[in-house]
Amino acid sequence: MDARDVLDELRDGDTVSGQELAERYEVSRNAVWKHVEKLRDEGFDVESNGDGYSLRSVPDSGGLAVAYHLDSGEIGNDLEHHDAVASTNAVAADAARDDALHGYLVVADRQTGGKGRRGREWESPEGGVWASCVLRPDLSPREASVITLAASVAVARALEDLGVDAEIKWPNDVLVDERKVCGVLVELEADSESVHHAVVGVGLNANAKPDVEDATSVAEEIGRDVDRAALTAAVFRELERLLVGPRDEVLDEWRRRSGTLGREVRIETPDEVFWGVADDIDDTGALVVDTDDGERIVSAADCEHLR
Ligand code: BT5
Repeated sequence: MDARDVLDELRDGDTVSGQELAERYEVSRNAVWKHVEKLRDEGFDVESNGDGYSLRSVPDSGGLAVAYHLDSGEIGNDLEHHDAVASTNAVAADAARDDALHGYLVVADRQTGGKGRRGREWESPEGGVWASCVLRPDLSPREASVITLAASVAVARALEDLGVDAEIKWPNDVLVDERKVCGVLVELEADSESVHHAVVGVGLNANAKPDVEDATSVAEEIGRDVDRAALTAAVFRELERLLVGPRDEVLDEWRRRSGTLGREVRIETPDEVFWGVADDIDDTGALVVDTDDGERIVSAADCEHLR
């Protein structure tokens, strides 16, 4: 038994006696009490009266709070929370190499060395959602780009539920009125045939706006702070739903939510820069761009919206 088991027992709002829990898990009542104290230390209001324990309120951050909101599914079944860590992607990648299961989730309140793509930095002050999940998908490396698309769609769905109208910018950003509220970083360990594991990192400016140009936060958009634990759980719950569903649905929803398609864009690859109109994504998630020299398809690049 651990604190998460106690949380699961109290989730429905029932009052459960210490004796009952002790018998069910074959532990002492004192052990149950220690786990209840752990929940209280993490900010849960657990009432105890003559009849037993009941849950009165849940904190808006912390690992157990995320676990509370992720009550089913594989993602977050096992999770670790840190007050501060260099990069949740790096921690999750280490866990994956140590055989962490599909769905293992790493959450931090703050990152001191948050990573963007291509060695860029990701500002991760306290108040954001900084989280990475280990996936062991049955996909070839070519198919794995669906993970990035699905993660952006998952974030856009979770934001929509909060009343934020977000658009996805190819390949991995979520924007509100052209300002970046979220970035996704997917890192794969794969050979030519299969993906051993993927780490999906989500950096979402929830209540803290970073000191970066053209960035925004959820709190700034809706005028109030949000429950970070609930938001973290919502993103990964949506991601899980998308990944078990048909790939075409992910692509279609990505297209519907994308602010890139139909736009004039500037594309920068490691080798060149070109301009055109973003026309579509293909089934590997690569961007199809109409240029003066014909159609170009790019799978790894930076994309700037021009008009
Ligand atoms: C990304 O990179 O957008 C991927 C960011 C992924 C961050 C998550 S947080 C959890 C996990 N752990 C990690 O270490 N990383 C992942 P890219 O497309 O390269 O964008 C990076 C650029 O975004 C920077 O060069 C800045 O211009 C800008 N930027 C940095 N921090 C930002 C922030 N918090 N909000 C908005 N823009 C930011």
